[in-house]
Amino acid sequence: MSILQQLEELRAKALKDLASIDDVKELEFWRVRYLGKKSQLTKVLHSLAKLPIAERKAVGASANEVKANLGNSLKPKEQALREAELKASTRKEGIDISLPGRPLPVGHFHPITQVLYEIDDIFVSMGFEVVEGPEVEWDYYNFEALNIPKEHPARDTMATLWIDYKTENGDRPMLLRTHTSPMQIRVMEKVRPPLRIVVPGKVYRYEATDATHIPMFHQLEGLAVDKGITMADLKGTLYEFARRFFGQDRRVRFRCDYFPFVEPGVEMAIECAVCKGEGCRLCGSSGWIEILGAGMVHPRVLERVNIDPEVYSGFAFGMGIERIPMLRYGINDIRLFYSSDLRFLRQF
Ligand code: 2NL
Repeated sequence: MSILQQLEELRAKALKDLASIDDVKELEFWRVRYLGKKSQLTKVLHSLAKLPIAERKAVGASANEVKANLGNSLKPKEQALREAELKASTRKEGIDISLPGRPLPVGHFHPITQVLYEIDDIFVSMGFEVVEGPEVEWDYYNFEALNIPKEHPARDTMATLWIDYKTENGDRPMLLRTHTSPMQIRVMEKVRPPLRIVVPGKVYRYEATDATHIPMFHQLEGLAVDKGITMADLKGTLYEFARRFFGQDRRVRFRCDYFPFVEPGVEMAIECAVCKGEGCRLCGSSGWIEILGAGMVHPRVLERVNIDPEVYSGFAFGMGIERIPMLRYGINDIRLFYSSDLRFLRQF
């Protein structure tokens, strides 16, 4: 039998064997047998040099063609066998790989956190830095340093939750902060002006719970101290905040107010969105909605942190956060924020 005939026979046998193979391991044996280093085909290819020129061409072409033919037949067979094997094993484990995956429930930030971040961003864009501080504070930072000495009537307006801790002389100096101002004092102690910060966070009051009161709520306070800071800086900054947060055409109103840590003190109101200043139920028929208190930092507050009020001045402001989404979305009960009712929270 000529080498060419032998090659044809080899091809026929190899393809017949391949057709009857039904697992991947056997397929590997087949590959070694027909295409491996010690296979007949490889031997023929290696011995080409010994053949007379005329025969070499024909045998070489034929051997290479058989090799390519067997190689090409192997690939689809291997893929088919691997798929069949995977199917069989997943069937055994009871897995249906064609089923879509279980969706992961995706959550989002609490509406109060969303509003805090939104306000942070506006002040950050104006050069303020965001800092947070401790919720358990000393009387000194919460009251004393803010120009509210013991027996000052302002202490009565901030129904304080005191921590059950007494010093040797019977003082009770530890409390849950009633505003976020104590952190601003801490920053002024450490950082020399110019400084611009906002302090968002939780604050606490000893109060009975109802639709407008809860013992824990959120505030955001701001502070800017530098040479030559004036009431114009305060108004410009807070106007810009109101336009960015509530809308470009919102009118803003400043009126006098009193806070012991500023002089002069003001309150800022925005035009009521519902009645555009006409007066309605939302704004209590005044046409205005008060949203924050502010003022020029009291010189005694600056003195206490060793900032010379003859050289430096500053403005500060503070706002309650819960009120803002309540006005924005018409929420009539503050307790909804903290009742963990997903039907409420999912709306934001
Ligand atoms: C309000 C009013 C205000 C401040 C907070 C402040 C802080 C320092 C010095 C001076 Cl360290 N002032 N904060 C000033 C005016 C008003 O808050 O109604 N908040 C809910």
